[in-house]
Amino acid sequence: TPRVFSGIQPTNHLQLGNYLGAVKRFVAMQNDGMETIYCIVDQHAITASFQNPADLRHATRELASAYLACGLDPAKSVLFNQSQVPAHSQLAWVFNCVARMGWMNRMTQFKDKAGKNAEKASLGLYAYPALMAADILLYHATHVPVGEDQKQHVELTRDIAAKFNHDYGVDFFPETQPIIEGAATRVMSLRDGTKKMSKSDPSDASRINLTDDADTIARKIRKAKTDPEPLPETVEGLADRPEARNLVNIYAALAEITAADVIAQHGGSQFGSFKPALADLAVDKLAPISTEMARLMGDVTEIDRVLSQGAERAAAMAEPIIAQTYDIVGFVR
Ligand code: AQP
Repeated sequence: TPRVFSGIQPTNHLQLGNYLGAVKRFVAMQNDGMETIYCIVDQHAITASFQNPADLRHATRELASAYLACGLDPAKSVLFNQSQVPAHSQLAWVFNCVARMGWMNRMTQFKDKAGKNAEKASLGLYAYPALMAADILLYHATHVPVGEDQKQHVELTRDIAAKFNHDYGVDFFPETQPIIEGAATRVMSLRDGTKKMSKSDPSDASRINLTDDADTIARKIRKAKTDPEPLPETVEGLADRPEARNLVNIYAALAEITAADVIAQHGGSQFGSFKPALADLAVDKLAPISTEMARLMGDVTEIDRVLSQGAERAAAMAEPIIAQTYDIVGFVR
């Protein structure tokens, strides 16, 4: 049976790319009746830069509030934070010993996040994709909804599963499919159409946060970088216009239509009229989420209760898998 797993790091605030590329689709898969497990990957959050403990706790609870406000339901999906289920780290260690240095050296996200001075990056940032493989394979997940930027890591997950199965002569870990679909698999920065929108971009104007209020959302869209031309009459006309294409794709994903539909409705419009239409749509779809998040954050004990109950369910699924893995590897128990 198909089993869906995905996760998001609790760093800063969730941004529109995380919502359209990930959470919105998590909700759709849950509501399609699939078996869904959604994690808050707090152990990944400490890989890239030092996280102040109070900020990490806040970001973890805020991400949980976003999951709930967007429509994830703890009665239908397993919702929890990674560090409460020790089997993630246990399997990650085994996978650190399966993955090859050469494979890890090819990971583009490490290069992007480590920057020019890779000597100063943490060992955890380098090993991150092996922990991610453990997150997924610990539940024998077959489908992983992610944005375009995570495709390479899901491919590595398949390589790790295949090498483990081959080395130990077993057919234990399944082949996982990344599910990358829709108009917003790669939402770009509002300030630079060639850079992905990211929670950790130093410029707050580059992204829409799920915590932004209606005025802030509208202002950021009004100020988004564009070129001087009106929208083209065909989608092909967006090819060399990254900023225009990004706003059209955001519109399409929010309205749940295709980019071609957006062009059919707005082709030939000036940004002076398209941006207000996009701002209205974004406020309509996003402001209720930020309001509900703020309400949920008023009672963190309830959020913590949801996470620990989810963690109990996750641990019950993970423990037999880690036990079998240890037996396969030859660890005496
Ligand atoms: N710009 C994006 N467009 C579409 N999908 C995106 N995702 C992230 N940015 C975009 C998807 O969101 C999920 C969770 O991502 P993550 O928190 O694990 O880390 P990330 O991919 O590194 O996201 P950020 O916002 O760029 O975080 P920071 O700045 O903390 O590194 C994934 O499914 C991802 O594809």
